[in-house]
Amino acid sequence: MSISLNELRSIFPIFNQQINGNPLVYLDNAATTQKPLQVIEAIQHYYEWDNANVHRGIHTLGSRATDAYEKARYKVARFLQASSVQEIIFTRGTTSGLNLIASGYGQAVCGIGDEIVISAMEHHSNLLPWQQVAQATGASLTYIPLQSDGTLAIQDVEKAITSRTKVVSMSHVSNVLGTVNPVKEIAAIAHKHGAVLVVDGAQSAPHIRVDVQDLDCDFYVFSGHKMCGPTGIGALYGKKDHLEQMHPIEFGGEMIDDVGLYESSWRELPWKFEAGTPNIAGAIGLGTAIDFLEEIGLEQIEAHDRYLTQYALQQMNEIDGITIIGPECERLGLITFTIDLIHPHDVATVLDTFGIAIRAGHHCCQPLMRHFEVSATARASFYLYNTENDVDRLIEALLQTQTFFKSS
Ligand code: C6P
Repeated sequence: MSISLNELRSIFPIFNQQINGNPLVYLDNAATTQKPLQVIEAIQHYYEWDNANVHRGIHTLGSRATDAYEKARYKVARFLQASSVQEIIFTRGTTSGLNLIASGYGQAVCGIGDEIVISAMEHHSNLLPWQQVAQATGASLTYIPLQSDGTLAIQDVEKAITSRTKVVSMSHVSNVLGTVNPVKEIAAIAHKHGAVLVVDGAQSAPHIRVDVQDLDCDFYVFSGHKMCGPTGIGALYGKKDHLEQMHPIEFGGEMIDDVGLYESSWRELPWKFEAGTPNIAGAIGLGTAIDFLEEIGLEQIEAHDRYLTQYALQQMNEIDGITIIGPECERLGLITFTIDLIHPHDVATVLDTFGIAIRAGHHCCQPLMRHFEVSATARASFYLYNTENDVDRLIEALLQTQTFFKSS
């Protein structure tokens, strides 16, 4: 990174506090990330100076708000290397993006005898919408079998996708394993069979440079809050041909061309999918977060996150009684683990007394937890502002947690 980690951390006001008498070590970044001053100020600036509704008001504030909102869309298109801003729909986040694709595309193309292919690694947000499509259309849900370490083998992907497959939906990076799925190869296999590939980018967009044209995925969705942006905003990329054929799933103001008493027509892309007043401040905050990440450099962020994960993994592997969930390979940004005889919630509770925030639970991946025969795990996840000192404090606190439970 071109600026020092200390300088970088000083841009995040949240670190100017102590938690339970200790400096905050925030290792719950896969759940949500902290926000830099630029993002906080961009949202504040919008509300202080430019607040108005978009695409409506013929007044100065209305055009300023519209310009800022649409400029944010350009930034998202550039960030994902989409070929046009028409391919970028603002959503509430990954979950709402996946629901839009399932309801708007999946419901329309699937029928009895068709197949939707996913895996048991998926976050519930990339599983429940497809269950709903299968139940509503009579299509069947096919699971690519997981290997014992939780990863996918490409030959199993090849076997699972058939000429009956209409949709394949896959996380780019697993929020439990931290592994990167070969989505480019999976897109090629899906296309060979006439199916589309939907990529859940919730855990990839924050850490790696994404080029949707190079991946050749049909849809890609992500959440702003996992990459230094605000909550309640995210984006859906879809190839223009698919989006043009899709029917809107929400109806109301903003998305119409002409409204009659019994029939109406829709605006062109991308607005036909953005009914009602959008999250204008959120989109502006997301655009600023993208500027911030691009200024640091996605390659630098990926290298940093991989390094810290490896640095932590090496030390955790040496602690007796800690089991790392998932494959031995290098991971991107997170480590999921259990500690013998200590419930993950207790691990997280004790770590909090040291000012260390991690996540414990099923991480919205119950089928994957069952695959590993656990009901819950602990997870430490890293981002651009985390330091070796954060990892050292985590390791020290894990050792103390073990000592505490042994003695009690
Ligand atoms: N995972 C985690 O702690 P939303 O909530 O819509 O921003 O993102 C949903 C989602 C979808 N896919 C993946 C791979 C995800 O990791 C997430 C969010 C968080 O792991 C909260 S459960």
